[in-house]
Amino acid sequence: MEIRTELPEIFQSFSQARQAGFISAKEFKESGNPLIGIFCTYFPQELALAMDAVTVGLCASSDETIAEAEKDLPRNLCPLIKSSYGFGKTDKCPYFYFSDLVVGETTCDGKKKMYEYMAQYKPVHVMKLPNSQDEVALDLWKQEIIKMKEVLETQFGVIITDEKLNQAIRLKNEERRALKEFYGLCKQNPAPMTGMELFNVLVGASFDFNREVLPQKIRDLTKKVQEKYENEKKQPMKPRILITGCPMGAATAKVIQAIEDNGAVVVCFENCTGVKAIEELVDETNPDGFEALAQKYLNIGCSCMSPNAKRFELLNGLIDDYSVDGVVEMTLTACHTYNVESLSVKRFVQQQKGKPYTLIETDFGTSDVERINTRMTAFIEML
Ligand code: BJ8
Repeated sequence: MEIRTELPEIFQSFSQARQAGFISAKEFKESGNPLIGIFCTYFPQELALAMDAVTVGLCASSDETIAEAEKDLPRNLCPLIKSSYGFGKTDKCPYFYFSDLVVGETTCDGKKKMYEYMAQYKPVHVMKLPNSQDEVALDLWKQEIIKMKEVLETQFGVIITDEKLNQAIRLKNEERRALKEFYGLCKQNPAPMTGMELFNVLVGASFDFNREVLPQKIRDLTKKVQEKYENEKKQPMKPRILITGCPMGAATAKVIQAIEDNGAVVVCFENCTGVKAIEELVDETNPDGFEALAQKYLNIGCSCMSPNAKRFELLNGLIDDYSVDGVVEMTLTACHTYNVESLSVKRFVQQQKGKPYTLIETDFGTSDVERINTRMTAFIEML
């Protein structure tokens, strides 16, 4: 199976954003503003925005540097960790190269131990994320966010005022509202775009550094997609798939393609590439901006939380809102938290929602493309 990358014209500015972003990252740096590399959606991006810095996701999705990473890290580690470390070590990723500071969080064990080695190549700050979502954890997380603000202020010689923070909270919420409207288009049946198109816009938006204009850019695209949908003959009805599990990137888009080559359409990504960190806004009415940030970010339903009720609350709503016919969970090999939690997801989807569920465990290679395709053929026929 050949992996396709071309997309219709209206999606191109977003689908090419990652490549185009290399140039804008360089230009952004030349204008004297800091670039902060992040590995996780738990990082409160508003802190960076409040000091006129931008954040860029460094989670790699390519097997290109894994061999180099395996000289330092165990082979049986999640490919996302090995690949990301490998890009840092070999300095092959322009975003890593341009980052002034790398921020990690104590999420899964592999990632948090990897940061210790990554500090050889870049200044690294690790935020201590609690692994539960109760009141004590909320207070701890708020303190970590305040500490992060102080680290940024010291390192970059800036002051993050309450006013700047509140502005950043409003701006980032605008971006979330625009993205919610965009991916919410797929609640319609038939869906107005493919899952691959949706995926490319979600990934592309995160590499657009002009955050002031990004919300309007997304809204313009939403309007165009909706107009095209209304003016053209409607697509045929197809089985509607929700993808959950680990974050996805270029190397794991093979799962989306296998689903769509077999006649279904991906209407929602519950993972960190999709709605997981976007659905909930920061409370703009809370006079304590740090508390508001702590609440929003701690509510992200990642499998590193135990228990992880928020993931199931989100899944519950999405399966209904997007009229989902089947759930595909994609996990990365050796991602223990998501692989262990997959049993609970399977039980929830099958028993409580009465929907078919399947699990694809994969890595960043291409050797399993045919196997995934065969699995998806059988799953979609069953729908
Ligand atoms: S909030 S999903 S971005 S931690 S796949 S490195 S969990 S072993 S990426 Fe993630 Fe933040 Fe959670 Fe989202 Fe570890 Fe699993 Fe690898 Fe993972």
